[in-house]
Amino acid sequence: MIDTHFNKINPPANQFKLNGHVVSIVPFGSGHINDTFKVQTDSDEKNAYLLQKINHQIFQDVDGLMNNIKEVCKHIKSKLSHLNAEEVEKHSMTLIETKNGESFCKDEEGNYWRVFKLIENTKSYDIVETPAQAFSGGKAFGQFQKQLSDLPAEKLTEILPNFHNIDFRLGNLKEAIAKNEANRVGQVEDLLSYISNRESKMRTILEMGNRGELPVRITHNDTKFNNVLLDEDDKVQCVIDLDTVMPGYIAYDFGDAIRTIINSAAEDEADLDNIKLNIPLFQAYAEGYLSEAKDFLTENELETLLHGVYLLPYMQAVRFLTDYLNGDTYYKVHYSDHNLVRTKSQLKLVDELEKHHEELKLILHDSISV
Ligand code: ADP
Ligand code: GN1
Ligand code: MG
Repeated sequence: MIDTHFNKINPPANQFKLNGHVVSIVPFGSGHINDTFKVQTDSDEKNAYLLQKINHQIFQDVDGLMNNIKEVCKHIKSKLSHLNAEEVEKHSMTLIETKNGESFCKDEEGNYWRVFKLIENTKSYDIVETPAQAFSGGKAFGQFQKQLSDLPAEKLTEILPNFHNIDFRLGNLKEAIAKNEANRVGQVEDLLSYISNRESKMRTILEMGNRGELPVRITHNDTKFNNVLLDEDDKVQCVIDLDTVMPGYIAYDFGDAIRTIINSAAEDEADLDNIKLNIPLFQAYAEGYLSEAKDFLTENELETLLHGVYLLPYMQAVRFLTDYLNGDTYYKVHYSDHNLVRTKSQLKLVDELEKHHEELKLILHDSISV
């Protein structure tokens, strides 16, 4: 059988300093932006690698992007000097250089590629199953923010400016409505009014930030639960997917993680009746996160955590809907109304969160007071 992935992708894979010869290349993971492949070689060490085609429509400054990733990997490794080399590679991402000593290469079609070491015996979850997993995820992102707390912000390029700025996202939605590129605005009037009714409530974090009440820190900005690797016993291994590490507010990371953890269904669940809150997982994540982060968070930051929990699914809905109206140009879609289904699903999550406000507030309050 001819392995089409192998033939097409082997030339870029061969540009990198891999141990052994490439024997297989298979698609990997469920990300919406880059194309990810697992690469196996025939070396005795049974090395496996993660090859990624960078989406350079979105990440136009590939140099800046890869510099950020190099800085972040180097900084995290410097915090692991108490571990041996093998352990360091389990708890931090390791970039593999090209044969020319670069961190990425460009192929003949103008695509950009990079390679990381694959961290073996790890799992990442699209849907969280147990409080122990949620607790480990919280610890992982808390540790990650702590490890980067002394990386000078000027070392990083703000690779996607305004990434979590809700005014920017709502502005993009308004532009998409005005252009009506895919002629879909007529179908989504009810969703637009739901979004518009919540605009001012969703500005709380941005306004506190603008008033200087929140420190700007280096945050991950894509804390979907499948961006943390756990080991076979569900203990933290490593935070991955470093493309969006930039200056930001910590509540954005907290809210985006909760968005994927508290939802008993997938991000794109079509049957809205299946979207329910798994509150014990919220509590476990909050406890894991605060066990690492409580020491360095300010009072104001602690106060914003719950605002982040509402904001991130809301902002995600705004982004999916904008893409739907623009004709699906940003996120990978698997069927024609995929972005619409994702939008409705995220707004249903906002609804459920609002219904359980008092309960969530109490749990967070108790986790902070421990
Ligand atoms: P995307 O930007 O498309 O989400 P990721 O960098 O998150 O891409 O990688 C996709 C998936 O590949 C992850 O969810 C995870 O399952 C797996 N993965 C990524 N990096 C590693 C790694 N270093 N070791 C093991 N698995 C990894
Ligand atoms: C994208 O690449 P992936 O799938 O981890 C997106 C995130 C969204 C997420 C929604 C650069 O992340 O911001 O939260 O989809 N990444 C970018 O699932 O836009
Ligand atoms: Mg990812």
